[in-house]
Amino acid sequence: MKKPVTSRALFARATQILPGGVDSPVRAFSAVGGAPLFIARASGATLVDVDGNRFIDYVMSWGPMIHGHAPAGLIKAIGSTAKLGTSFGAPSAREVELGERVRTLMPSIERVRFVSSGTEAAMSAVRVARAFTGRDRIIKFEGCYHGHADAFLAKAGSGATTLGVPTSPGVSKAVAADTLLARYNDLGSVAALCTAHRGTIAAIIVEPLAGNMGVVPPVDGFLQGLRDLCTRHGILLIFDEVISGFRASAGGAQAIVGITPDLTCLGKIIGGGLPVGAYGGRADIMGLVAPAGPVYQAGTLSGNPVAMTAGLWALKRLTPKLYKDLARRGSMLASGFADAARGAGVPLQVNAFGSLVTPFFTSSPVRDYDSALAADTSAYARFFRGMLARGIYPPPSQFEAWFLSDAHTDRQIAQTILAARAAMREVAKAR
Ligand code: KE4
Repeated sequence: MKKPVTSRALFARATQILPGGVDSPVRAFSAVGGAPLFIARASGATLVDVDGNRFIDYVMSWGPMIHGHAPAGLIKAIGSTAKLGTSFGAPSAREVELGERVRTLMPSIERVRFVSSGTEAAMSAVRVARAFTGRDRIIKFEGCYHGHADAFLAKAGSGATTLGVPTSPGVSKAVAADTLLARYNDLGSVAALCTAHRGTIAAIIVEPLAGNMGVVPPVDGFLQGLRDLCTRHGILLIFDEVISGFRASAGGAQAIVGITPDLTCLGKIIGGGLPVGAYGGRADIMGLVAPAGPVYQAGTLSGNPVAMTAGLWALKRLTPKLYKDLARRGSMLASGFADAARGAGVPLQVNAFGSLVTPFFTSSPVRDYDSALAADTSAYARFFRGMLARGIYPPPSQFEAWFLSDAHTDRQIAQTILAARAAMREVAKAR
């Protein structure tokens, strides 16, 4: 009889072929302990692992599944498109339709180019910004993540205005030196870099609603301040909306704050769970992208018809009711965490924005990377394990967002809060 396939057995096999046994580091559970669960199937807000355990999912593939896992209509749309051919390496009507839909939702995107990941979107946006301005340097923010292109794997050098240094082996010092680091929600740190490196900065790239240090919303005036600095210094403003795009609202974070970036990066929801990224913005800037202009960027599966179909399905269902329901569920979860922590005497700060929530195990407010790093990651790990044991699947890292979807029911959120009360008591006991 065939040996049952368990997560443990699969992970043992996986580590013999996949570095670390996974295809993306955060999935390995290294930040929370234990071995990763191998998922067999998912539907709605529920995951089922290969051992048959069921979980309420708060990763939701790290954001794409805003309508829940495997909605019938999406599966049908993908199936009927796939029957006509899965990839042509030639233009198809769907990429035009999805591009027009993106522009309708985000009018700052006058031209858009589809790619296959958020990383490709961000690295390409930086390339075209450098070409447009003729400048080499970029400013990014500590704690913000824009994918794994070399330019983004840099941390601040010794002084506040020194050139970046690599955060990963394999990233050249020369490349990292063109990346300057500022502090999120600290306009002064940005102004200092603009002055110290006057005339050499091509772009400021920012998550307008940060999700990669955990959820950290922008303080009033921060994004407008960036817009003003960029306009004054001839720097392009790039909003990395890979998480916030179509999640913060149908028009992303830019629609909420009413600020027009010069370029926007998109991913996750735009592909409906299939591999899609996109970058776009002002026509005069995007007009430099090959073959319209000289800036080279290409991709075998860019604009893939099946992925475009999934993206169109997802972006055609972004109704006002969806965001109202997501916000209600988000605040239900956020206050549930806060009450659970209070009841157990565990210091907790809960940051939330619509359907994005992060419980930070710290007593002081979290408004940038340093304050996020003050969180007690071992407390988070214990909380994570307590939730997993009670059928909840949280992000396996303190520095990530919990993602809600239209498929999460009030009952599932109530169940999650009950589990959180018990898990918080376990955290309190271990303190
Ligand atoms: P991808 O290359 O992973 O599609 O997108 C990179 C990216 C770019 N910009 C932002 C704001 C992002 O959040 C991401 C990717 N997000 C992570 C989760 N924090 C993906 C999960 C993973 O790395 O496995």
